[in-house]
Amino acid sequence: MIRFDIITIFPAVFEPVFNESIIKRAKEKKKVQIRVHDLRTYSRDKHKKVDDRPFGGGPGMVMTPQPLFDAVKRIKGRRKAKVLLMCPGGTPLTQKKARSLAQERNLILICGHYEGVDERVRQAVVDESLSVGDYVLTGGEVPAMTVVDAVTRLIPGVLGKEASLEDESFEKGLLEYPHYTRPADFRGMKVPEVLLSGHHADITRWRHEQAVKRTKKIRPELLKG
Ligand code: 21W
Repeated sequence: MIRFDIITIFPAVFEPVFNESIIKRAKEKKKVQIRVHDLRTYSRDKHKKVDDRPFGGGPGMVMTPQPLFDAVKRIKGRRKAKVLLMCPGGTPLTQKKARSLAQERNLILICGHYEGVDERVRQAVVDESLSVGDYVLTGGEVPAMTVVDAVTRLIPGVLGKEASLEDESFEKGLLEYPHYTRPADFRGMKVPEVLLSGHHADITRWRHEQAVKRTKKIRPELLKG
């Protein structure tokens, strides 16, 4: 069982995502526990403010330290937890990173907003900053969902047997080969003959060739490793 605690100013956006499909079943099977916390409830400001203008000037707002320090302290309680800040300048999330996070017991995810968080939060509260890719989003909520999703499916017993076996046999570092299902001829577009042949060695070789071809074309950097 991994416990995720998410700190956000938009708690409602997580509900639909975590209450469907595999994440929902993982919660029901007690493989994960997910708690979403509204950062504003930790603000001691009379207007529940969680941001302020940056010292030194410049555009935008910065998330103030007090609500984040208090939220993490309260949520941690006496438990040990790894605190992750979702941040465009963080370490890139990779499958390897997801596998390593899946070994943790307690993960606290802070969703960044505005220009970012006060540096003292990073220094004193955050263990690691994580980015989900080199593009600009509106906040850390979708990245936090991405982390929960990527980590949850790696917990033993979350995926069905079929999917986990498929995962093991997935050729490391290659994109997927093309998939086909019935009909064998859809509006004149035919399924490659080899897949209908029943020759498993031929099928395996064809799929590998296709995976390499596709990787060369779309993600050549994956082949350089
Ligand atoms: C977007 C926060 C822009 C801050 C240099 C100086 C979390 C994210 C986010 C956001 C800025 C992730 C700047 C991939 C993402 C996230 C919101 C301010 C401007 N640069 N992974 N000032 N992409 N994004 N940066 O956007 O919170 S993980």
